[in-house]
Amino acid sequence: MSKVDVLLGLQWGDEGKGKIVDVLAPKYDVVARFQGGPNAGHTLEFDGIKHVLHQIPSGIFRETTRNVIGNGVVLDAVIFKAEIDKLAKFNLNVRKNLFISKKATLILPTHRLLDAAYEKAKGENKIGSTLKGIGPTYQDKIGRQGLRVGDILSADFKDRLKRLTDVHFKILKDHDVTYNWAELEAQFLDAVQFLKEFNLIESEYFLNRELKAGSSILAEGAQGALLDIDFGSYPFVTSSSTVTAGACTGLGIAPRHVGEVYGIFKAYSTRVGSGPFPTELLDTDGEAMRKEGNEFGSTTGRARRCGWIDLPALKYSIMINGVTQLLMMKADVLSIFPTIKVCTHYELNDGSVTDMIPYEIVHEKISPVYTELKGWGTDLRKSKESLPSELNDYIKFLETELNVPITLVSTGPDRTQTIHRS
Ligand code: 2SA
Ligand code: MG
Repeated sequence: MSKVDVLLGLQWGDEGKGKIVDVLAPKYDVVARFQGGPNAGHTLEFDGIKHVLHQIPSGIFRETTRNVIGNGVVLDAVIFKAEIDKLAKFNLNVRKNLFISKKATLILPTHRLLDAAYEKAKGENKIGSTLKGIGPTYQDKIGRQGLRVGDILSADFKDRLKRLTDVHFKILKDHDVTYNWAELEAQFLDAVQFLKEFNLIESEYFLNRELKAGSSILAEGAQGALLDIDFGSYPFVTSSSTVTAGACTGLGIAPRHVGEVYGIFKAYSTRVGSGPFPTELLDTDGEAMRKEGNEFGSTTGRARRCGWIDLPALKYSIMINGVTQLLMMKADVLSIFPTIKVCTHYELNDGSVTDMIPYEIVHEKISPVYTELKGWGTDLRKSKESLPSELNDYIKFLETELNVPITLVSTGPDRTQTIHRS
């Protein structure tokens, strides 16, 4: 029996998962998404073209890779149609290579309206949601009233849609939202019709059959481990299980089938949306990082908050996810700094020092304790093979602290700007 390798971001998302899946994809027969939805934005860059995928797994650009949207995903049919239309010019065999779980939950237009209404009602305490309807859709799934992809095939789908949207309309009445339902519904039903043309399957059977047949599978995480509904800085999290265990429930794969766990992290930290971020730089260094790293959301275009690398946070992520290999992204961005800071501990309000994430992190200010390393100051995008010694020192320092090997270092956005260390 072959294994399912899991690839996840260890921070708050945007670690560069799209690029890595694309680099790893040739090794895998199947790439599967297990959680999240159109709130994700996976950027792939090759042959001088930049692609942003939201719901479609990143293996779609490979000719023979099968791509699965698993049961743990929340799917927006309207956005799905737009994504497929955008891919049309690349002559990919999308209809043959894409498989969608009938058990994935549908995001309705009303879920998006509810997301906006709830965020507005939260005022200053808003989560900073991508407003794609993620939270309200998972709420309906857990509340056992959601509609699933497989439901679009049933004769009474429109009645069921009406029943659920009626529930939503009642809630929306208490909020100040304006919308044109006739328009939204027509657009949604058109997209649902389009969705019917795809392979809608029992993906848990599909994946387990593939495993038995010896196929290798890569489970592709979206968002980041620190946005996990249980282990992230709740309530400033997304509404799904973004950790390794989520790949099991989100795909119907037993834990014993999990093989390698690739943990992707940026050489520094970024976060979009609200919530604690101990190493955040609110000064010119933060601005320089954002500019050099082009740190703007690929889904919403929002400016990302930037800061130094946070080892207590990474250690926590590695523990929860059982990471076996670390992949470091965007080392090139740090080339602009003469000194690189690494947060090794936090100092709490009472003066105590810890390398764990305290429960209070959401409410209390936590001060990072830094170690300084010498920067490398060379343009890594040009040097192809060997890394500067200062960068090697940085890598070794992180490996010692994190106790997991860093097997890949990315020095630029293109497929070719990748250094393998194992
Ligand atoms: P949501 O939309 O309800 O899941 O938002 C809840 C929190 O999760 C954060 N979140 C993200 N953080 C980073 N990247 C995400 N995806 C896009 C991207 C983001 C974008 O990959 O670039 O384009 O802005 C993502 N999705 C959700 C979000 O900021 C909230 O803090
Ligand atoms: Mg992203």
